[in-house]
Amino acid sequence: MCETSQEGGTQAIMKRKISMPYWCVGNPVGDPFGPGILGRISSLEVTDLLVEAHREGLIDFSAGHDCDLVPWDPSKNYDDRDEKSTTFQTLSAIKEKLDRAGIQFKMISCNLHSDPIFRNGGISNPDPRIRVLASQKVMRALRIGHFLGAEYYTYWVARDGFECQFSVPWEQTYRFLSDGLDLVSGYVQEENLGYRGGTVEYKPNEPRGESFLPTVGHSLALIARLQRPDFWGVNPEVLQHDQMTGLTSIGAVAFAAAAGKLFFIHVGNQKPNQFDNDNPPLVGMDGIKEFVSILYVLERMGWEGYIEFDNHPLRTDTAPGGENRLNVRRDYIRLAVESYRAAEAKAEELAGDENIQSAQRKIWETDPRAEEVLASGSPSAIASYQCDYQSLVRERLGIGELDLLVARRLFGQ
Ligand code: XLS
Ligand code: MG
Repeated sequence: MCETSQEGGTQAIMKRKISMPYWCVGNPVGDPFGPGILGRISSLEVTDLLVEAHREGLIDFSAGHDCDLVPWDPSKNYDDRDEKSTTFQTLSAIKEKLDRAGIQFKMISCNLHSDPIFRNGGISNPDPRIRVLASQKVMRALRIGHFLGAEYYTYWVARDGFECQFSVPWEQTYRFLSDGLDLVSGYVQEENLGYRGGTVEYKPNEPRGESFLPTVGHSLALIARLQRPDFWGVNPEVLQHDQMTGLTSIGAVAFAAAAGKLFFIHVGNQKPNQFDNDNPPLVGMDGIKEFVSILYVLERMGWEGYIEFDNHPLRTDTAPGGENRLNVRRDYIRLAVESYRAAEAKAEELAGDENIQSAQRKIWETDPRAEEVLASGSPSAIASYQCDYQSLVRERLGIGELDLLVARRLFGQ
């Protein structure tokens, strides 16, 4: 929850809470052309790094996929509830460490992308036997999340997509997706798992050539058709998932926030129209203005959500070796948090800048009588309102001047 305060008439950002997920810290940083460079670390070792980062005041929350925490064995469906199982013991040890440190485990997601059984989709898989397996795994992930105190369940679209359009049973696919999401809200209710809600994390492609939920609009439209639309929202990944296809994340988050559907956001950096870069915020060729603007816009809109990282170190910044295994990850957490906080501070500065505000007032100049007529919704009042076309059409807006002013502030001028 972001705490906001009214000081001197302008809103001041009071540092949003930050979640650092298990999969970001545990990432060995491979790519399709080369294996992970960093040595693997266990979920308990990731937990120790999170505890350290929390102690240093860097992070508040964490999150993870089921498989970031414990492996999945499809023949042991309820191992999470079997006190004698390694799964239960590992989860209990993680919970104990997180609780003792005061780190809230905020979100659980079900990994339906790694195991080869889900290569043609998880909840949308055309084979009902694989949809059963996906459903069992989702329910287990929900129980694991509940055990750790999770507030949100995230459905990332992952392998629910296609490369070859003739292989998809289109007349059924969107029902498969709705059924899969309805199972989540139904199971949460039936088992009284206490989640605040679920989020859909859309992505245009990768790992599939095309995804069934590529944009915020697709996701909100699907949510409106679910059994529990109130349960579901979205967690756009900014800048990555929108910018992969050249869309802007600013519009995506503003649209979702205006609909009351923006529960939290994933953050990182992205060069437009490339693969999912997953660079830390501000790191990479592009994106500084875009990222700062998002935080600025969300502040203006009074959004009260939190920030969750979804990125990893540059592969060039990693190195093999026993010590690097932990130290590179430590450095990554600090770099990600510091880059986010730098953007947040700049967004706060922009929000309080009097010159920016006065340039905006010029563009947004208002006329209370015209506002009133429009708000009345009365066709006859609107039809009879006299506008001074000649003076209105001659007005200069100064949007370019405003943008240069913003650029100067970004350069520290
Ligand atoms: C991948 C996604 C994924 C989700 C969690 O692109 O960002 O990591 O955030 O399943
Ligand atoms: Mg993400």
